[in-house]
Amino acid sequence: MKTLNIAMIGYRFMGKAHSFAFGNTPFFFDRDINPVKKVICGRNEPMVRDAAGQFGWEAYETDWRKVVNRPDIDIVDIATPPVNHCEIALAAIANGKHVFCEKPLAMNADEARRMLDAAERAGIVHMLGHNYRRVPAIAHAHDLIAQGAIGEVRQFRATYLQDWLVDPDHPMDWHLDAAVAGSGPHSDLNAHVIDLARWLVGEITAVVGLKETFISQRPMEQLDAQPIMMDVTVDDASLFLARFAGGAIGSFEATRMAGGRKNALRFEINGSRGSIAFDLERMNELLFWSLDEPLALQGFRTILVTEKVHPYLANWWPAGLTLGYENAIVNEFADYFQCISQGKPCTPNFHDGWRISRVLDAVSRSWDSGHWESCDD
Ligand code: SOE
Repeated sequence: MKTLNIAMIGYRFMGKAHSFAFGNTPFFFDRDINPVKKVICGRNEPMVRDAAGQFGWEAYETDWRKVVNRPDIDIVDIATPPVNHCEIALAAIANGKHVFCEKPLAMNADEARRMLDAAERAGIVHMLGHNYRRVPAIAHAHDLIAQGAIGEVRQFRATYLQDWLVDPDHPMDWHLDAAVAGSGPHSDLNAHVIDLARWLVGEITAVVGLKETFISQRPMEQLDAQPIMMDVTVDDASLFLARFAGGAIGSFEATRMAGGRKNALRFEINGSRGSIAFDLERMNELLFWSLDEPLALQGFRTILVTEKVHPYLANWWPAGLTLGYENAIVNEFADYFQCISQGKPCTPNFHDGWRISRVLDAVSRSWDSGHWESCDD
């Protein structure tokens, strides 16, 4: 039995999702790896105490510096806003901890590179929280493409649509502050899609993009009647075109202003002999079309990705019972714990995060230049 003691910095949405996963990896995956929820950390004492109780942590702490050097901790899990990632990761790595970091890895490619260099020098196992790689239907798409099922990939087309900011009265929060978040859906949502695009299609070499902020001020959440308006300093929508190293071309759109769409991460990939399409709001399904079928039978078929032969499904329920958001996070941490216990690298990792940051930075440069920008500059 291998015990892995975890310190998690952050306790909100991702803190909850990760806590759920830690409790479930031995149940569904390797029972010889025992992740222990040692200490959860956050600045707001009543809230982090409450989270510790609800999510089943042994202890809580309000200063992350006090947990990253604790000798009993094996893994530091960073689930904070992006502005804190680099500093916490460097401190944890300096203490020899394995580090799992939520996405986007950093505020920019320079920070991401420092994190990658430090992690590689220390020889720790690092992983980045692009959980959608662990959605079985997306992993199945990856396997099909790698097996040549759609031939040579020519086009990647993706939209990541949310609508939680359509309402102008939605209060200001850290996601809308560039100093804390880095950018809006550009890095929050497109980072996920860039990760998938690189995994499914290949490296992105050049980009050109545009963005817009439709609502430039929002009320600060407060109890009295007169709202204080705060400046929104991030994009509400970010779009870009891309060229891939292998010759494919792609389009990416991320927005929090797509009324009616909640978490619609959709992509379609067209190859020389087939196509694949996916929508996260129907996350157990993968659409597949093949030129190799008789013309009279051709058409997109819907594969219900719940069979034991599909990625991760042998560890879950009988076919047809379907998985949800949290199951993919269990898959993600089951893989991470395996990598640590076997002493081998895990993906996506800080190298992927650095490459993703280079793409994000190149798109941001193109907002100002109005031109195509190389992702290798
Ligand atoms: C934003 O609304 C958000 O919570 C992202 O931060 C997550 O990465 C994404 O998975 C769901 O949407």
